[in-house]
Amino acid sequence: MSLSVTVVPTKPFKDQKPGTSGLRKKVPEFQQQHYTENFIQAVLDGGLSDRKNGAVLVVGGDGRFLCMEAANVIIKLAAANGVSRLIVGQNAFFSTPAVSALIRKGFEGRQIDGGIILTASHNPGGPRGDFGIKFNCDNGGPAPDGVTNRIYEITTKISEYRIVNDLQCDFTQIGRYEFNVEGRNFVVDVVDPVEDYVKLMQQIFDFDKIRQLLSGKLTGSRFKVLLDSMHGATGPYVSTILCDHLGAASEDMLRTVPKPDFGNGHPDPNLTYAKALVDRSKQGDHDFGAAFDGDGDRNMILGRNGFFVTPSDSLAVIADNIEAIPYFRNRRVSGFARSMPTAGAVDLVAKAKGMEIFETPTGWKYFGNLMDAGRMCLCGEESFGTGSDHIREKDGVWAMLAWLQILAERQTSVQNLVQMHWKKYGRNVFTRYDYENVDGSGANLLMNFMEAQMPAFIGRELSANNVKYTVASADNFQYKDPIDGSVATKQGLRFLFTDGSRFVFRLSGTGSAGATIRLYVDSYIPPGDSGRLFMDSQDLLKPLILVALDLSKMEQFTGRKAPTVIT
Ligand code: G16
Repeated sequence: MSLSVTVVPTKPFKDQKPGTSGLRKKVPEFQQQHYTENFIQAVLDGGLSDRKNGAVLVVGGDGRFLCMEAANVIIKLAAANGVSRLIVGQNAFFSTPAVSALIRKGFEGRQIDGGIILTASHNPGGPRGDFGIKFNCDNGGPAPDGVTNRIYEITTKISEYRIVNDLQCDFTQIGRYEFNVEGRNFVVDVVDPVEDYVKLMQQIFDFDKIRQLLSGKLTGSRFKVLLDSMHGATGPYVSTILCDHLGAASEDMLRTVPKPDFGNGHPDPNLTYAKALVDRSKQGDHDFGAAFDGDGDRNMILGRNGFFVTPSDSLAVIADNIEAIPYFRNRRVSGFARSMPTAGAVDLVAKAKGMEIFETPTGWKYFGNLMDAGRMCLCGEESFGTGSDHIREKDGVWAMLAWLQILAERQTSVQNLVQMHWKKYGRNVFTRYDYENVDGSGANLLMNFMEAQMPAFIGRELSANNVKYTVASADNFQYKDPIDGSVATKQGLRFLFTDGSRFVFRLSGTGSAGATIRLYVDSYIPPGDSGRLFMDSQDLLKPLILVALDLSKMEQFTGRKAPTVIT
């Protein structure tokens, strides 16, 4: 039977501008008539352009509420728009790293033109929670600004979309489904979302050695691992890798069943939202802990007794021990990179190793060009993202395995590894204050007020708790991509002090309601400063935080006396 295409008249929605990583909104917004269809039509036109006809795409998401419905819409629109083949994860499920890996690998010898990922990442899910749609390009990475701007432009002018209303595809069953759409062949391959990714991890890491670490064969005592998937997408990957391949105890793998509402939780692996893991870790029964976010690209690393590794330190420690990972042993290790608000611990490692280091705006999409050009192979962000050029997304499970591999090689504790790192390089103490869901106009006023004041502050002395800081420079961060020359402006207000400390104010680009102000603060403690090297980070940074809050008039502009989350 030949299926026919219907052209549906529609009107633009004004709010379909993708943020830091795709379009994220509350579920009811995506449920408005034509809302999802409009955006998908814009993604197919703007994301694929002249490659749309005959394109091959990967589709899947983190299992959150609306994923199945949205996948259905994508299948029907793709069929109507001349896409030739979709590779859909069973039940429309895929972690974000697994999508990136599959795009790069190709499918049955065919090149893949991109992917559509259904996720709002670390934001809560459920009928009143968040949903999101993100387009990834043929390199497996999130679409760069040029592409997302094109998609947005189309959403502002869209007048119709094309859909095959009668196409029904049961993507709960693995298999190949073929359809005839007005004489053209359209194929949906429903695949196991876990298998290929696990194989990739086996190629990157030495699973035997990690298994020996966990079983106690390496050191004489068992190494106990406690992981929290927070009911997000990593559950099936973690269970397969840790339990089936590495011999970890299944009772130590927490919340591994993906749920549409993440069990009513907030799947963001930080000290606030992954408190259950932190509390369990503090009981002292486990040598290592890690948590992952909704779509599996973020990670938080803990040592015994809840010892917290900041993402900036995690990146630097992996960089310093990169040869422990077989994937890097067999190839040229190019440069490292971090997002601007991430503390500069990795810069020191790059310097010691004589390698290039890049400072990019917030957003994984800014790393893609550097990796594609072979200039950089390892990068990370303070927002709990760590990854390498094995794919073009950050990768929570990869980061956890990288740590286990390094620990297997070094045969020491997480805390000792980090503290030895500080003794060698000094410590980049870091904290982030998040003021979530504040009134948008108050947040904009605060940012405008700060930016207007910046020039007057240069050279001035600021103090709190009897500690003095002199402003060396202040600017709104701007980045020129060294590969394609594109420029990203207004990426965060930076105040840099003469002692190397700094704070940064930025508005989040991933929220779905109101505004989120992020305040990033960091300071450098040299290796010789043994009095302060191991002190509590909040105590160390308190004076600088007070200066930042005072300078920004945070309470006046937002009405908030305290942040929602402190990391
Ligand atoms: C996304 C981006 C990250 C970025 C993070 C936070 O992560 O991929 O590169 O660091 O958002 O962005 P913001 O500070 O604008 O909220 P994810 O895990 O949400 O996809």
